[in-house]
Amino acid sequence: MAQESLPHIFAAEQQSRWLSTHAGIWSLTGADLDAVPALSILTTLWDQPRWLEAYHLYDPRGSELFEEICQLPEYYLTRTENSILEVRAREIIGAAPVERIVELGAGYSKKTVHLLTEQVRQRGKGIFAPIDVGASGLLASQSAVRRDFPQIEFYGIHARYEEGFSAIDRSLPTLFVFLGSTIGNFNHTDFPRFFRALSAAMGPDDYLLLGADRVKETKTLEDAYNDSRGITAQFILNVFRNINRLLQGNFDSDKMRYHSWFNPQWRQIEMYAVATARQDIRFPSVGAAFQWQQDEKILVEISRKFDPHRLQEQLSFFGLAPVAHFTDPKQWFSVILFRKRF
Ligand code: AVJ
Repeated sequence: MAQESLPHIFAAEQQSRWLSTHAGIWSLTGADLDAVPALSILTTLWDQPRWLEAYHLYDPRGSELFEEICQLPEYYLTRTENSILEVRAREIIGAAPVERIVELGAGYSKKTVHLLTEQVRQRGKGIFAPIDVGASGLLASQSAVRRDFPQIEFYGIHARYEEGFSAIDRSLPTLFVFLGSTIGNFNHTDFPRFFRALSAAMGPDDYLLLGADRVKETKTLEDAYNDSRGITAQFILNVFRNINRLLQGNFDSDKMRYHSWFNPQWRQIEMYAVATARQDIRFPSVGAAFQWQQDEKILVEISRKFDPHRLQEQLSFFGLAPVAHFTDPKQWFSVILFRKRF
């Protein structure tokens, strides 16, 4: 593969590790994005209770289904966060004097358009670097940015969050953007590990814009993850097709159902696959097998719900000081701007 001119995005000692796979899209050299997932799946499926890491949901079909979820009447998160960003982008960008915007887990970067619009309006230029494990979203966002924001330089980073943000050079004031309440996927060990690493990767002039879904009435929460058209069920159960592909497994989608509920003690939606009949699961490529018993649940995803004041206090212990808090009229969702302090 031909090496493009060196990207003005990675730290000097990182440059040689990254390779341009499409013009403007960068991947870690030698990083087989499939090798680590296989190991993650095996270790968590053998845990008690069995569970899966959420990023396995986003194969091409899963990413498509998630885009459908975002359009569902019951799934208020995307719509609510988007309206907050639309109304408050001017203030957000005004409060964060940056030259670069780095988005984590960007997907198709639809909501970030409001921030790019303001960056161009207020500063005339900027750099946009989305990080995502899915290449299709990066390519779509690249063509949209080229078309609508010719003043913005685009660098797509095809990697997991930590690999991506840890490689970025610190010479430019940067706004890190982490939207959609994706932090809700992090369990209690992922959460501190993630914020420790992100804070360490941030320079003294850097900012973080974080979207977090809030605790609210149980019915509203449960409906958002159990829609009447069954799209969420398809999205969650699709993970087993992805696993079959990655590990030559034999999960049978006709012998499982979707179940979700809001666990009030942990303040999280828990999304399960339940076996409706016993399944003898085999992974011949690694010589592993287990019995998935009838009625046994596999925890496929959690979605934690937050109290924004508690969250702000908690992040202060990672060196992130709250600058501004934006919410919607119903106070269902919070978008919080933090500044890195030393
Ligand atoms: C992308 C993690 C924010 O938790 O609301 C939506 C994923 N799962 N419906 C969420 C999801 C089922 C979503 N996040």
